[in-house]
Amino acid sequence: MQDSGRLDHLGRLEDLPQDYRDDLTKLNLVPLWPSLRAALPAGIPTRNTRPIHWPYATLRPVLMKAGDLTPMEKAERRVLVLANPGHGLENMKVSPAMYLGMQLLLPGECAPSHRHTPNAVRMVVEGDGAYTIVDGEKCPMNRGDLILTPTGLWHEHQHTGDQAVVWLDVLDLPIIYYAETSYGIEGQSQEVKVGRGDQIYARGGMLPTPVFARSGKAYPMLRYPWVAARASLLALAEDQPGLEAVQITYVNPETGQDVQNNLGFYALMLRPNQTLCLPVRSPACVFHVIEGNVEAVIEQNTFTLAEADTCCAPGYTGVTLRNRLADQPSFVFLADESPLHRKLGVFEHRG
Ligand code: 1HN
Repeated sequence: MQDSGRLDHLGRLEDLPQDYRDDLTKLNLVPLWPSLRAALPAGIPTRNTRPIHWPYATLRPVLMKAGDLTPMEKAERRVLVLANPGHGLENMKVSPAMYLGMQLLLPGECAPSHRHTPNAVRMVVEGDGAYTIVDGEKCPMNRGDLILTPTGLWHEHQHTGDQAVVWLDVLDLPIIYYAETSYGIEGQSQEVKVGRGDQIYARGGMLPTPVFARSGKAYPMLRYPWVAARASLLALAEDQPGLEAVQITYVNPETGQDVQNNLGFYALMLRPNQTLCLPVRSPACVFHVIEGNVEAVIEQNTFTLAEADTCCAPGYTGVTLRNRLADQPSFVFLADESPLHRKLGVFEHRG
């Protein structure tokens, strides 16, 4: 955390005699003042997160090649991690709290059951016929569906279709790992129970009535079908023609709170030709185009996002999105670190 070269009245490490510095090191002690400005940069945090664009057209061929090169037995999860070079590729972070990966499952394959402390979601990118079993509930995976794998729940993936299936994994692994709380447990294939959380809660405003007891489940809805999310967005746009940001938040239907503890998930519709300037806020954000074609301006970068493309933006950065289609809406899936920032008490909205 050494600050470099800034003119400051604070003493530098080099100002201290070497023998004194050596004594401190031996005692596992460090002077604060040479690092104080780096720990508390003036007015805005230091961010390692760089704006990066992962076009699906370049990602897909190398993911399919992983399918040829590495059988499932050697992978368990066949994933290429979308790693932000600003954080060091080997650290597998897209941002301080988010991990992103593109996972491939080929026909007939299965990814064995396990559970772990990090929270995961899947956003289905391509293919039909796969499903994931989460806590005994069989969740079909169709394009645009959001499927939760919250902390501690058993999950495994299976594929009975005939084409490759690809999905985007978003996990809070970096923050769980940083807290020295990341671990996993391998298990046996789950027994599938009847589970229709996606239907029971799919109609907002109509909830199971807790006459005797609540569902008792911390995560009552595990699958958020894209057909329902898309229909909500279209209805919202029609209902409120003047509404600037046509966006929904994926919530826990019993509490109305974010679906998971650390990361927030949203679906945004851009009207034909719409330009939307997102406000400057503290959390980093990931954008994935479900449908359409979107230009994203992030700092000095202009990304043209085709369908299934993914990009990211650091926190404290304004992002401008523009629907490049004149006659169709575009739909974007967003993931951010808002719930974590709110819990930490550092969530900020500037302007
Ligand atoms: C995981 O459990 C999955 O279940 C995917 O599909 C990616 C990355 C890190 C840790 C656990 C999965 C993961 C993961």
